[in-house]
Amino acid sequence: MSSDAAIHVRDLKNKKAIPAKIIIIGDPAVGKTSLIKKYVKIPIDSEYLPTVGAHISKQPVKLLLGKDIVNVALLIWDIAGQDVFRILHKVYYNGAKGIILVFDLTKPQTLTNITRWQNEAIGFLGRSGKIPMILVGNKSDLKSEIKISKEEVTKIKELIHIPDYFETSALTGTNVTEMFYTIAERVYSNEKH
Ligand code: G3D
Ligand code: MG
Repeated sequence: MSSDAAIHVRDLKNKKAIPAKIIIIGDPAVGKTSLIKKYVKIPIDSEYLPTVGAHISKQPVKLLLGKDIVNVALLIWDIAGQDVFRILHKVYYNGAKGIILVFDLTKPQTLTNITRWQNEAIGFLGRSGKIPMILVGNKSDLKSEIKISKEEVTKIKELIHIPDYFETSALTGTNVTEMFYTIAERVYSNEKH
C-alpha cells in the first residue's frame, strides 16, 4: 500500500471532525473580522449570538500529522461591532480551546494593548499555559506604514510567553491559512494530553 493510500484509510476511519472553539481578540479595526472572512469558506454570518455580541464561523481543517489526517472543525468566535476596549462577556471566553491575539502592524498602541487582552482572557480562562495562544501582526501589506519593529514584537512575545507569531495580511491573504492551521494544530496537540 502506498503512503497516500495509508493516509486515505486512516482518514475514513477518522471521519468525525473534532470541534474546537477558537476566539479572536484584539483592538477594534486591527483586522479580526477581515482575517476570518479571508479564511472561512462559508458565510461569516452563519451564526450570531446577540447576547454575547459575537459572530461564530465554522471552518473544517485537515491536520496532517505524520501519516495521519485529523479533522478539526474550528468554531471561530469574533467580537461583533467596533466598541472601544471593553470587558467581554464571560460566555465569549467560555470553553475556548485556543486564542488568536491580533494587533495592527501600523498601530503601535494595538501591540501594547495585547497584554490587556491576554490578561482579560486569562482572567476568564485560568492559567495561560493551558490554552494555546498565537500572536498575529496584521496588515503586513501596508509596508510603508509599518511602525512596529521586529525587536518590539520580540519583547512583547517574551513578556506574554507566546512563541507562535505570524505576520498576516487579510488583504492579500499572506500567512492567513498558515496562521489558522497552526492554531488548529496547537489546540489538537494540547487536547491530546
Ligand atoms: P476588526 O474586526 O478587528 O475590527 P476589520 O477589523 O476586519 O473590520 O478591519 C478594519 C479595517 O482594516 C477595514 O477597513 C479592513 O478592510 C482593513 N483591513 C483589515 N485587515 C487588513 C489588512 O491585512 N491589510 C489592509 N491593508 N487593510 C486591512 P475599512 O476601511 O473597511 O474600515
Ligand atoms: Mg470585527
